[in-house]
Amino acid sequence: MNDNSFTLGTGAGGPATVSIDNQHCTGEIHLHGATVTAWQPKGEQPVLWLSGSSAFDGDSPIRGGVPICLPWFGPGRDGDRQPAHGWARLSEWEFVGADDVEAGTCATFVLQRDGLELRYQVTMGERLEIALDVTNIGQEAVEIEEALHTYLAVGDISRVSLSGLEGVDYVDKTAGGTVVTQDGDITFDGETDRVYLTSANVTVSDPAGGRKLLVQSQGARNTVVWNPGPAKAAAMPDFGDDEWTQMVCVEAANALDNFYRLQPGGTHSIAQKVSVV
Ligand code: TA6
Repeated sequence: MNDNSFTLGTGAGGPATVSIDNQHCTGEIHLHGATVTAWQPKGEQPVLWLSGSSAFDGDSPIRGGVPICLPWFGPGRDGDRQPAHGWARLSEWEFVGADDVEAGTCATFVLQRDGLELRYQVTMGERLEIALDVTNIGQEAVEIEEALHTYLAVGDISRVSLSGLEGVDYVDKTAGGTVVTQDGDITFDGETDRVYLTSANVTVSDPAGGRKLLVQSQGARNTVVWNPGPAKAAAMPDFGDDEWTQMVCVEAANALDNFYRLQPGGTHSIAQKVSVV
């Protein structure tokens, strides 16, 4: 394993990206939002999906990869929070450094904002491992929602199925928040936007892409599954009209009633692992 497995890319305002190229994989993380934008095991197709229309304007969230949603999810539990999904994915994070570890290359990013200290470790090797520690460095307890909003690349969403969440209840955001019990594998026929009320290991079967992906989470009490479908994709300027067939989001989250309260000095950790199986 070489000891120069990462390089810093600069943008107009200084360091902008960390690119990783080691014996196992290549990948990239933008300091904007500490957004993982690429991870590709050697000999494999890219595992993360990234829109060809993402703005990369330094202000907007990056469309694809793994945006970090925090300290709220969507519009928040009361539906009145802006910006959508909170400020973590919009903030400029500090790159602390990268180390070669057994599992590959581990890059660390930190951000302090609004009484919270976030420490994010991205390990790229034969697996992608992302781990976020949230510490309350303020004087008051805080309520946190969060998600590692992972966009996975698939060959054809109409042929994709997800297993692992059979029998789990979910909030169906396409049906006004109705709670439904998952019957069998998850398949996709148009817009799908579900917050499963427990987390589980999910296997993504992608016959058109000729592979299966395993998504494992820790410290998450929800799994979010999302595909915008054609109408929502066409309505998003940073999402190509036809790109919705090439992606599915499987997110590790603590959202809605699964928010958590963090006392001063307390730390909560959430993590997700993605591998080609
Ligand atoms: O995680 C699914 C979701 O909450 C959807 O409701 C949709 O809004 C998606 O996130 C993307 O949100 P964004 O703010 O990035 O457009």
